[in-house]
Amino acid sequence: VPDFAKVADAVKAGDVRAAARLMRDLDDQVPGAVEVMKLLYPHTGRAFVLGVTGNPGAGKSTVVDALIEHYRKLDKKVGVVAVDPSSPFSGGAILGDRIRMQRHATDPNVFIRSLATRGHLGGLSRSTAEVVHVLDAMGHDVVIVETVGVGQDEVDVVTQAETAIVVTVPGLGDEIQAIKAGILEIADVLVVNKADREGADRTVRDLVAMLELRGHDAREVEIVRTVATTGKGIDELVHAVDRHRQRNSAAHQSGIPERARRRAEATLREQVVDRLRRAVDDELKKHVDLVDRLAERTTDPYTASDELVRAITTRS
Ligand SMILES: Nc1nc2c(ncn2[C@@H]2O[C@H](COP(=O)(O)OP(=O)(O)O)[C@@H](O)[C@H]2O)c(=O)[nH]1
Ligand SMILES: [Mg+2]
Repeated sequence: VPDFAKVADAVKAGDVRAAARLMRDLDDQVPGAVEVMKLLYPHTGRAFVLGVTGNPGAGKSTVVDALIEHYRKLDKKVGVVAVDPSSPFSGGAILGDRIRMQRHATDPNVFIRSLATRGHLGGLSRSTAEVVHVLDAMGHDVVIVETVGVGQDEVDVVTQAETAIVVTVPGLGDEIQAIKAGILEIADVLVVNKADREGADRTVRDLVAMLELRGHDAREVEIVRTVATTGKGIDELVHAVDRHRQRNSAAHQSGIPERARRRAEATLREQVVDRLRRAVDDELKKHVDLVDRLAERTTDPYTASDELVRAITTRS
């Protein structure tokens, strides 16, 4: 019989192997893993969770690497969750992330975990939240979540962060127009990376104009130029992040900070949605007859769904 409390204690003590095993068990949906998570949750909420999103190739991993460097100099323990789609077309992405952050791989105060989209279908956001909670409970001061800024799943992932950084690059005038409203909506700090390239000023101007168009106050969403490969601008980026964090906490000195509530709500929603989705899949497998009847038109989707929902709710 696995001793859940013992595993939880090991994770809380920062035991890397225990944490890695727990993350694997969560992936494999080993039932005991949830019991350990229940014990860990009261010990989470201390880490500063920073989201980094943007198009593939924008330099997210390089920015994250520079941020790790910055926080390590301040003697902070840093956890990283790199979420990347592992479609046949971008299968190398995670390998790229690993290479970009390689120099920190041997640092005992840096823990990097890659999550592939594949295998987390629909549950990516929940999986990410769980890994963030484990890293938080381990005592990481900062947890950085890197995710590609496409799709609802990725947007959901970023809403788990206290501060969300959106990384763009110069020379993509049209592409900036194509940045989804949703992505701009979630940006707390905008980064124009690869500022060593032509057109950074124009990109900044375009972003300012877009923010104004959307009614954002320029002081609310700061725009920072970086050259992640050399570390140029990273100090300024961290300052902008700190200022956002301060504004966030200053506004809610009484009671629970809004961002913390939103994060808790998102965590709860993900958990419920994920469980319901799995319950629906399980139940559908058991009701082949119902699907057949629907296909034959001897029942309708409304009556059939009533029946299925009833079956799910009486079961749980
Ligand atoms: N010129 C230049 N190249 C950069 C900069 N930041 C990242 N890169 C390069 O852009 C490529 C993609 O970077 P990566 O961090 O993997 O992007 P990601 O897909 O957004 O994580 C790599 O070859 C980096 O070396 C920068 O500031 N300037
Ligand atoms: Mg990357």
